[in-house]
Amino acid sequence: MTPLHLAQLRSPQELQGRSPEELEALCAEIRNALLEKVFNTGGHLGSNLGVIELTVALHYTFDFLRDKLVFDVSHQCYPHKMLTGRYEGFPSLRQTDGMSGFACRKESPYDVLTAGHAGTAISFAAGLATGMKGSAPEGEEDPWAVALVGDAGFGAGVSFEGLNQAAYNHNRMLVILNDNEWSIARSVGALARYLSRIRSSRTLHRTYEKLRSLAHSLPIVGSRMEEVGEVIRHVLIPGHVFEELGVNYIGPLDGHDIAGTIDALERAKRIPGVTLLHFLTEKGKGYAPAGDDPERAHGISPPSKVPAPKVVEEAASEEAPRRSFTQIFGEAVCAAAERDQRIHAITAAMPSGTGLSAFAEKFPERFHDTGITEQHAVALAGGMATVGKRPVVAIYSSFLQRGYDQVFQEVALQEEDVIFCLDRAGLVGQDGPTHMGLYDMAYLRPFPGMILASPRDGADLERMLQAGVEVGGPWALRWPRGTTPDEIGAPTSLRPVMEPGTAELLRAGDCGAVFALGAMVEIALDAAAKLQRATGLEVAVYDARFCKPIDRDAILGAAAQYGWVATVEEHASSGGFGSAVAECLADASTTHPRTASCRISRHAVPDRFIDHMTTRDEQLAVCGMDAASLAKSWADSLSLSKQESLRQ
Ligand SMILES: Cc1ncc(C[n+]2csc(CCOP(=O)(O)OP(=O)(O)O)c2C)c(N)n1
Repeated sequence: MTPLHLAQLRSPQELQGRSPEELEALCAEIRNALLEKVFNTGGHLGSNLGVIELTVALHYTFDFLRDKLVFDVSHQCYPHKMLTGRYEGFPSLRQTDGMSGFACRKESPYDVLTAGHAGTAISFAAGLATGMKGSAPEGEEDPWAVALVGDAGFGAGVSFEGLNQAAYNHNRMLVILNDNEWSIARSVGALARYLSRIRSSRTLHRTYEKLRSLAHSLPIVGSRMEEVGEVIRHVLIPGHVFEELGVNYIGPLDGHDIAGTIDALERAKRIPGVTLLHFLTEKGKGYAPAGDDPERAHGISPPSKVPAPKVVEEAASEEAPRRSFTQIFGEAVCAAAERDQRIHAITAAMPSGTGLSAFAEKFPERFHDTGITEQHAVALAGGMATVGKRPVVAIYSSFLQRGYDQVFQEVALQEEDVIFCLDRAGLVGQDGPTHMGLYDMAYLRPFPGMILASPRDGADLERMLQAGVEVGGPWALRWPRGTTPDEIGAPTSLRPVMEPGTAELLRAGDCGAVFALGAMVEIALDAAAKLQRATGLEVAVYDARFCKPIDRDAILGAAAQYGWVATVEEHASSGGFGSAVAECLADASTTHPRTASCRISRHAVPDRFIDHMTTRDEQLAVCGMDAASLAKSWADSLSLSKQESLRQ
């Protein structure tokens, strides 16, 4: 047999017949390769370093062209990519036109689910197992469905919904629980506590087994001991909760012991029904800085590029300093909580990603990390608001999709005072389509009473948060992954009151009006300046501020005055702000005849999934939403408008 080397490995079939020593050497190569490659590109390092042995053992034991392997979230699939012929793609990981940082159906037949959201692997695997039942030719066994899920993803409600049904149906299925005790932050919740009890009861379990065999050898104690044993079993046996539900439990096992892991997988394959294999692993194994704080290694950024040349540095130093929206929110919510004792902050497993780390430290009694449980986080907020608290739910736009029905029933329908703060509401660069926050306005706008707003800068983020607290009712504020100056345009003291349904005029014009929302305001102002320089045409630029209610007077006024209106939003083209403006113009067409012939130029993310790219700016350009593309589009559209009105 030829020596096993990662760089030459073309298919996981080449693992067959290899000794544990050879597999261990391969794991070491994968670990080194991950450290080297992910440092250059950035990506999910800690989770991947922890599943190397598990992944090699899985590919050794199963044929995943026939059996099916589903990764929960799939941020831990890098070793799987290396084993399935994609080692050479690593220099382009998460870059434009490069390899995805998640499992991706388009990339490989070994990737069963294009995933990025947590908690669904067990359900999806249950679906595969149900669908594959009876699919094997006569005399052969059906393929296996295997779900690999982290301890935090396992705690998501949907994981239990999947397990519930799979156990009931005796699906031919394995659940590989990769328990490293960490989500992005430390895993929270009663389940995490239970898993940690299992970890620490390993020695007790061995003692129980010894006691049991000893009791059987004593004829007098005999059957009484069986009863006592049953009670002790419930206290000592790891995983008995799962066993009671009809899920076979094997563990806890050392997930870095490759021979032991293969042995356990082989054993599990001989047991009918659903088996949960509980592996203990170390997040960030082999990466010293992960040390006591694996959160630091969960995801790492690429090294900063070569320092900017001096001339650029000087030019940049004249520009207003920028901070991320996340950081500004983190400070604003702390300031709001100082002022108002009713404010509580809720996150679904994303304290640092949403900017709540400082809040958690300052107000531990008013901070609630619910784990990966978006549905619960939203319903929790509804309950807290009902008894007089002012919950601020900080969540990524795409993950709020999980809590949609709770936004409807537990918050909107009850007209509760809950403020949703949606981070990553827009294009997200390297994470790709699973993480894009492009649908929130479309899915929240239909709910009566919902107020939707988006700040253009740091000052307005603070003012919107405060307005949400003062006005009450359900609010959703949205901002993208990106930075902003503290102030764009007028200083805070000169800005109009942050009243729902009011836009702010930022630039006067004479041939058309642009209504931009959130971070797109800065780009729209830039585009208007470019248009003026290139053509002499002056368009007015409004910061729309609210998507719901929209500023009907300003929009209809502009439509009547110029006959040309443009909208700019970092959101899908259907259902968002541009749609709201188009609906407003359509609805007014019978009552406001002067607006009936207004042209509308909508700029939003086109109706297709946008791939991951190195930067959000590139994605904006691909969507025609960078300043140069907007200016060009407006120049074309305004000149067409002019020609047509001359002809009439
Ligand atoms: C629905 C949803 N909420 C939040 C996230 C953000 N997120 C990505 S990975 C992760 C932690 C996952 O922890 P775990 O399942 O234990 O896997 P590990 O990273 O430890 O391997 C979180 C919260 C997500 N991907 N999906």
